[in-house]
Amino acid sequence: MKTEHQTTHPTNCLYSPHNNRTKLFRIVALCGAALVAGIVTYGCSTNEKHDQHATPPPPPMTALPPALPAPASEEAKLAWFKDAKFGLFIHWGLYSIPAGDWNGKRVPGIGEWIMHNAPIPVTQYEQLAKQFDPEQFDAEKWVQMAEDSGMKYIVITSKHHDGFAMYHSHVSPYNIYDATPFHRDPIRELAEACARHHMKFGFYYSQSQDWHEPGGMGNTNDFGPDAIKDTDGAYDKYLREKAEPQVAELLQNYGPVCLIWFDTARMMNVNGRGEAFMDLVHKYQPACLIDGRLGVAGDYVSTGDNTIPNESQNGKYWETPATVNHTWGFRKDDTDWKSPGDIVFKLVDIVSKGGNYLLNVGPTSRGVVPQECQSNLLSVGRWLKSYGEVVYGAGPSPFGEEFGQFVKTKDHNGKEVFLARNDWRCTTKPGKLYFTLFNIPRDGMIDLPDFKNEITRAYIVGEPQTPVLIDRTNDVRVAHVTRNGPNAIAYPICLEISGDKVEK
Ligand code: JFZ
Repeated sequence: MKTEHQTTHPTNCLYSPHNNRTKLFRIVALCGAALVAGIVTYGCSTNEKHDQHATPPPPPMTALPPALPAPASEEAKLAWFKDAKFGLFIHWGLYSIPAGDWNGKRVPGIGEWIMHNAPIPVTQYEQLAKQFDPEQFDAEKWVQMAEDSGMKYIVITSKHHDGFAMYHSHVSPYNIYDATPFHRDPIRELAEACARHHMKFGFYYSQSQDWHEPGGMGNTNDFGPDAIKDTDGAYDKYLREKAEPQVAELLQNYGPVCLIWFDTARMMNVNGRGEAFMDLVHKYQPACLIDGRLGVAGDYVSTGDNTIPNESQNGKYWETPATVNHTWGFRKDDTDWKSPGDIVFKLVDIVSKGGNYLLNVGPTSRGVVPQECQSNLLSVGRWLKSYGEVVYGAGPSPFGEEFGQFVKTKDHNGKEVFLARNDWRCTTKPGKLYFTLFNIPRDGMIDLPDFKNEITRAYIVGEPQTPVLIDRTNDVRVAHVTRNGPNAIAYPICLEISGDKVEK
């Protein structure tokens, strides 16, 4: 029943007759809703499907809250984001089935790029949809994992470059609800779980690259050079008929959207193409943030992948998108997980430079986040449960010398090399300096940077009754700690100071 559109040439995929069936379904579902006093289930086709598949039925649908009202200012719009600091990125799609292998061969590169890198023709790649049945997917578990890991927002791939929508799109049947035996909308289920957990929820959407559509950018193997699509109207047709309507769906049907993470802004900066997406966001979800990769100015800057700036950034607020291994989409050969200590260091480092950390997981085609990766994240969460005040809502370091310095050595671009120091990081709240110590010398003596304010109190974070001795040696203030600190990952101390801000 679902094979027709998958084998159809992709040119015919937009607005297919299939939509009539979806409309009919919507009407049936609406009537059902009236009958069961507002509680809609996924309807009859689910039963039909469960005669043949072991996938458990989806949880019943519940209502989602409305979009948030327009914030009073740009500053107010960013407020939640600046407090949140730590978010979960999820790259999940058909690419989790090949998981890095195609026709028995290992395809190097990031997992979600396999269609491009192998390369796999669109007619073959779209067949993967028929196998996609992530029977262990449980939205509640994913959101719980994010919460227990100390993450405050979730951003999931609603459509990656492969063009496959991971939600029930009425714009293109090339989506998880219509084209797979799974026949569920995991994004809806996640939106509901996020609403239950007060977790912010947002979408990655690949607006420019779409390797499934003849007019989308990036698939030169099947559809020829991008420069031609850019000028012959094909690209604009794709934007009008798929990308923009899909973004509009995401903004209208999934409750409050905290941000949209657009990506790889090819050919976006002309003909008002980027602005069209911006207008949609402003129209439907005025509180929704736009990342830095739309192609026109967003609300904050996304650094290069896995790139943490050497020093604090002035100007626009920023975020580092990062992998927890070396790929975004699941690859079965990549189990090189970042350790909990490494993740905590990177998080505190980023916060001390005034940014956010958006850390990615790539669930498998069965719908699970690899166990070892989860347990590492949960260790981070346990650290944050004790010491979260160092991170959430904290401001950047008033110092800077702790980051390291440029040295005379030049790199191949003729630029001076930055030699990083990783002994401690400082984050701040009014009247408080948090020093998170990552390297305790044998004598336990930590030289504090120079500042004029009096230190009125010093203690281990979360244990104000455990004082930390501060004295002065050779005009340097020293904090005395022990090597066997409160926590093996990092030792956070708080100094309360006179005045709100550091004076140097
Ligand atoms: C993009 C995607 O191509 C990739 O698959 C993944 O989704 C990642 C989060 O984003 O890749 C990029 C985009 C921009 C940069 C690097 C990788 N950049 O600006 O450095």
